[in-house]
Amino acid sequence: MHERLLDALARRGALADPDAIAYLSSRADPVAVLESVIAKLEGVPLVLTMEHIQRAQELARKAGQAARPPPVANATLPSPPKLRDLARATEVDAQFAVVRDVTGKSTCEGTLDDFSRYFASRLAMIGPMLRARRELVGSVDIARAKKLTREVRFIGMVADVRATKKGDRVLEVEDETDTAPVFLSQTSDLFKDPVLPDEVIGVVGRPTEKGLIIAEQVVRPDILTPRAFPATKDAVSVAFISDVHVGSKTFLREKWDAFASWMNGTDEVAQSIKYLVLAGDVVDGIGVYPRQEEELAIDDIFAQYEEVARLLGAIPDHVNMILLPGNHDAVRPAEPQPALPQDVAKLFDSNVTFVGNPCSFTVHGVRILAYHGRSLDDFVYSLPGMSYARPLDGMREMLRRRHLAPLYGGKTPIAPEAEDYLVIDEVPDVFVAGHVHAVGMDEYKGVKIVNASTWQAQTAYQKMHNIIPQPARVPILNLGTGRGTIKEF
Ligand code: D5M
Ligand code: FE
Ligand code: ZN
Repeated sequence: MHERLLDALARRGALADPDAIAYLSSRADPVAVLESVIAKLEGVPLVLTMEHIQRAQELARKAGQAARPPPVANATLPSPPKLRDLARATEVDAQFAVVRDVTGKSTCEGTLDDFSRYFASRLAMIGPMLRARRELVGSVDIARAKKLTREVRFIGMVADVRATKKGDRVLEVEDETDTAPVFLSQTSDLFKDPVLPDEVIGVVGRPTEKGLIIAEQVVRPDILTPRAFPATKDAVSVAFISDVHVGSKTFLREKWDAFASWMNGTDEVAQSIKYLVLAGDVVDGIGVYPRQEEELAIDDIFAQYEEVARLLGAIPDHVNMILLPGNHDAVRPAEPQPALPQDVAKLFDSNVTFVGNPCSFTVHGVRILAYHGRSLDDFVYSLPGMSYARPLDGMREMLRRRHLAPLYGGKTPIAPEAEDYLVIDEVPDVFVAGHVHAVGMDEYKGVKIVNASTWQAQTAYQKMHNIIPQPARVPILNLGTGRGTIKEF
């Protein structure tokens, strides 16, 4: 039965993580369940996870139908692409360059002027992406739009979202010329796709005599043309980890040691790993949440980083590590966060590069956007249907909005820099985040999206909030083939 399942996966050119395989194998007809899951998803995921299975089941439930019996696999299915031989990381020179990072460029002091300049920068960066959309051809500024009596099209930032007494929704949309109230009827499909305060959107609508604009379309910048993965000549791999939380009593030392020893072993995939991205929260930090000291094994921040440096010292020298901070690290919490300071960085070997959060960089020409993921908390709290168990949904919403943290004034502290570093200006090939201590790997419009797990067991806080972590899993992406796998320790 197990083999039939693996066969069925291979026919689809898909991989599945151990949880998903265990779940499917536990069903009476694993292949039938697999086929119905795939039928519900848009396209075959890179690595099938429990998240996909739950999403498919939810879609099936929403459609008011039980998961349907599978279409019979047939000869028209594409055969899986051949895995090119994995390159050995020791035999390939590193090609790494930072493309966009606030480190060394922060100018803000948090004055009122800074804030208006910051939001103007957001509008100036996302506005042109929207103007390129077919639906918004002929859009005008809001001052002009308010004088028109026919259909209007304009672009602006959402200054406010409010519910009317009857339960409809009104957005105050603003540009540099004026503000317009945009009405979303609860009976319209638009109502199902909630708008967050401070996102930049396009509106197609009709004005009423009272000056309200009835929305017919709300346009997101999104990704216009799905990308093809730029498979590189050298088939080396990038591994993604996050939220190591060294210094916490719940740091999973044994699992970490198993990972480090695998990295030093003879496994072909391990030997192909040339880059290791650490997406923030390498330490648990000090004073990050109330009564944290009771959960700390190391209660000095430098001692925590010294321990991280020791642990990373055991990763092979030929692996280039790219380390960004998270909300537990020793830099300002407001995003964009600069790289960890020199007095921390100097504790580490030279194969560790410190970058800011977020950071865009390339490896062998493949563009990677790495973000710790604090704003996933805001997505979970503000968008119905989001959940900590499915972080990739939140990452998709970021790509649709071309912004890593659209909501200002939520759980994500934002520093009003002159340029909005949280705008996703160029579409990356790979987008990685951590923070929610879950794991997943998928694709959205050609962008590989990755959530990079954790090395911390469930904390008391997470237990209280029923957040179930998926620790000690390592998503690994091969740059030569564009294929991914998730290795569990
Ligand atoms: O966050 C780890 C996970 O726990 C992440 O899903 C958010 C959640 N978490 C932790 N602390 C809080 C607070 N105070 N509010 C809301 N959610 C929280 P980490 O940053 O690694 O501690
Ligand atoms: Fe964390
Ligand atoms: Zn975090």
